[in-house]
Amino acid sequence: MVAVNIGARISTCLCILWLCVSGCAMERPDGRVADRDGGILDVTVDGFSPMDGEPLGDLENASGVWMLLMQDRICVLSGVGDPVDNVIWTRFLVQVEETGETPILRQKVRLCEQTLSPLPFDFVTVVPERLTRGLPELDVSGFLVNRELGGDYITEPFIDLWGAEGIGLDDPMPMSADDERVVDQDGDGEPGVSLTVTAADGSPICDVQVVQRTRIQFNGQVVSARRIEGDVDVLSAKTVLAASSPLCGGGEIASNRGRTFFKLVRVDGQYESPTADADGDGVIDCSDIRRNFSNIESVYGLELDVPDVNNCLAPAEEQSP
Ligand SMILES: [Ca+2]
Ligand SMILES: [Ca+2]
Repeated sequence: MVAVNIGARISTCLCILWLCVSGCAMERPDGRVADRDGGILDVTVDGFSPMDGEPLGDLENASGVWMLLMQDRICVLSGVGDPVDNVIWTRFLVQVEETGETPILRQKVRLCEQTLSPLPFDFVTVVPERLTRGLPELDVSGFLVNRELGGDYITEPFIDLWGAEGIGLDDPMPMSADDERVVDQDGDGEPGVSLTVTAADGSPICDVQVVQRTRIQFNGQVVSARRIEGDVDVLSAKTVLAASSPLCGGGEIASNRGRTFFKLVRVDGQYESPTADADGDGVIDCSDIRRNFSNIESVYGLELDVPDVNNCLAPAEEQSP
């Protein structure tokens, strides 16, 4: 039974991979790859790293502990003034296990930290540790077609579900706290999960209870023995169950044509990578990632985009070259 499921999964994912390799990407003369949205994935392998002198061999063995930085973005319409390019940075802990002589990687993925650029009025959504602590670890298969630099990496799509249980991608979202699928996942006594919205100076404006479903799939290339990066496909839905102020309950969301990406970097000391074990207990967990992610991003030169209102001002089709 298990073998059947895995086999079906492999063939599905290899099919997706084939579709993407043949249909979604086109090779450019400079060696970079244009993704299906016309953006550029930088897969240049020479001189990419601020860590000079590192041995940049092929990715012989991916087993170990990695941190994945994902940049996603939406446009938030406040009803007055310009829309806002709301950039969302998520850090995942990814424990990778090779499965022998196959392209399949077993991956245990845990969301550790999420930070967001400002909303309209310079309000900021804060994702508290209480929320991320309540999220489950997810099993997500990865596929590494070959181990050479530039080799394709793709994951199966997975669902990051906040404040509810048993909601598939095609299921309708709960519309109220009365829906029996809504759970108090962060254990604060309120349905769903609670986010805090603060002013620019950090003073709280209001709390909002939500259910949020995000479908995520990564699709990139091997850059070195300790780095894989590429694009991310994200599809989000959110229901606001309650808000302590109308200021936090509304806000229309629109698609955003700014850059999104993922960067998967080794953080276990192997292949001369930094170690994320901030407390030195020999285990790398989300508390280490929360304490260390800005250091890791600095060591690897992972730069976060600055919000740009132009990503939300004009229809995407007008921006094509
Ligand atoms: Ca709750
Ligand atoms: Ca530790």
